[in-house]
Amino acid sequence: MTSNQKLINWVNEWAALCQPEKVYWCDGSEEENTRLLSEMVASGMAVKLDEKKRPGSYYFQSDPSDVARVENRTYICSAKQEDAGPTNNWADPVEMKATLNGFFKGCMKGRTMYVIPFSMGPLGSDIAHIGIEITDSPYVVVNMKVMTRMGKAVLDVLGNGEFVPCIHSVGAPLEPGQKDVKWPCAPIEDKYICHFPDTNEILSYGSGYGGNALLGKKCFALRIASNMARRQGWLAEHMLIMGITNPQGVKKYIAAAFPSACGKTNLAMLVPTIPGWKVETVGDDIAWMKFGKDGQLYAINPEAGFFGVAPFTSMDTNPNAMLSARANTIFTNTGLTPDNDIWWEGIGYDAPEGTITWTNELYDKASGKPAAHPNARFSAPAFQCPCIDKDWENPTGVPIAAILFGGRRPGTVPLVYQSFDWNHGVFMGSIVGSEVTAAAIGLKAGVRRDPFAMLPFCGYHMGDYFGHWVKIGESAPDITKLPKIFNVNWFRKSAQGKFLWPGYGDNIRVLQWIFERVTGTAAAEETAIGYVPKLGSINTAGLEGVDANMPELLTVDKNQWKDELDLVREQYATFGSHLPEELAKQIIAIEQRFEK
Ligand code: SAT
Ligand code: MN
Repeated sequence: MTSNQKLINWVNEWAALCQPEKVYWCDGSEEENTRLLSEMVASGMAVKLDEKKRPGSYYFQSDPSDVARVENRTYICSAKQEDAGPTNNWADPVEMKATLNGFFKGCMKGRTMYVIPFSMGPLGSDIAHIGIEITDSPYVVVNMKVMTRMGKAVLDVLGNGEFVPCIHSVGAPLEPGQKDVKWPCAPIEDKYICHFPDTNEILSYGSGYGGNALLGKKCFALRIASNMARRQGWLAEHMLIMGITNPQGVKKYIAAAFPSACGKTNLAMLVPTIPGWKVETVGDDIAWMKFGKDGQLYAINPEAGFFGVAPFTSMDTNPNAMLSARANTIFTNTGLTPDNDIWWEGIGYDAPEGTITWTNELYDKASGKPAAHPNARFSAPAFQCPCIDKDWENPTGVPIAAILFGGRRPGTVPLVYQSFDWNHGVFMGSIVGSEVTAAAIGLKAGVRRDPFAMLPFCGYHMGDYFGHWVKIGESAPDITKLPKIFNVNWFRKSAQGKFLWPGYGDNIRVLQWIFERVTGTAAAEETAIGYVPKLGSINTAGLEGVDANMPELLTVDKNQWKDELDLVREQYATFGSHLPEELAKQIIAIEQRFEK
């Protein structure tokens, strides 16, 4: 299928080490996809869902020990420990390679080694990059088919060019005659998700779930790509991309970074509650951004599907996600109904009698055990999204007019505010914080700082990453064309613990203010922390009871910010000499503005 000798040699080397029963090159065809899915149904790994209710869709239950990304088993193996920084686990690349060699030796015995050529980004786009994933999991193959552009067409574009090598094994070799389990994987202490930024390699062992195994996503498109972007002068970010059109037909694109479990997918697919406004989705998780010839920053979504959290997704909370997953979708760790459809907590209706839980038990609401794991997922093709943007596959990308940061902050942080300039916006990104999520295990509960929502995804020293953002601002071909930067907080609460802002579709009202800041018409108040909407400048028409909350939603409290800045200083101290001076200066500037 390819004459790329480097690729052929690489596959041969790994086959010799992993000793699979056979090697199979994926062509990416429908026929191949259906065949693999049918094989998994036959082996008991998958359930085919009802063809009328969920055409072309399949259901999987993972091993109970393999349900999310494993951050404590995720490593950045840069030559120097210092380059991984304080936010990453570091391991010596030579030692780690030796350890992994031991694990990979013979690890695919009794299994097929699949070779998956994939493109992150539209095939042939200047911003796109190609990877090859080797895996012994057919589940990974069918997910990569949804989540990336995959198969023979990618090899044709690759030619003799460079690719990012991604090696994955579930870490469960089969002895001759040994019967496979439903979800093979290795015990937690044998799982390794390793990145080698100096050589752009990814080696993942022992897990079959999500970002641990679908190596195009967090491993490549964020951890390795952030390193490539740093070297090459672009941005690889944990951001959704959306288009917003106003009633006059003017369209602006924004990119937005939020930690997990802040409703990023919901925002990307928002259904506006105010007439005349339209939202369209380019991506819900990752943005790769580069300056275009016209001096604007352009973004592509490197993915081709949504790997969305299922629980609490419903026709009320996110109809576009529900409709994206109406067919040709892979569901993992949701509940399964007796008529072979899926069910999860918060889907909007009661579980049918006889529903089976993700642990394959009869669902009993009274037991308190949920039907779906909190990190149950759907893998749905992006083109099926009713609000997918017409330019979502444009190889040039879409021009980004604004960048948003946000997190779940019950206090301190106003509903929305705008930075004074680029570096102040970088500061805002660097102090993002949120409540802990279910998407990652092995964490303490509470609020954690999650700079740029990149904490688990930045592939090098976080302080240097901030520096890279500063440099992007400095090296912009035209600083007047840089995106404006905002911070939003839908989650501010009253002293009584009640949400002050309705959220969901009404977030368009905040997006309207942002849009109109970009076009220059919305009114703002200059505060110590940035431009905050002038009271009355957020469109609350038709919203009951929210006007009364507006002053509190927009409050910038000096004492709360003093505490906040103390915490930021503590956070910044962990970056040592890698913290750019430009950011340290921001703290002082805010304090000075408070004293004015
Ligand atoms: O499992 S993924 O890393 O792809 C999703 C997530 O944890 O955010
Ligand atoms: Mn994500």
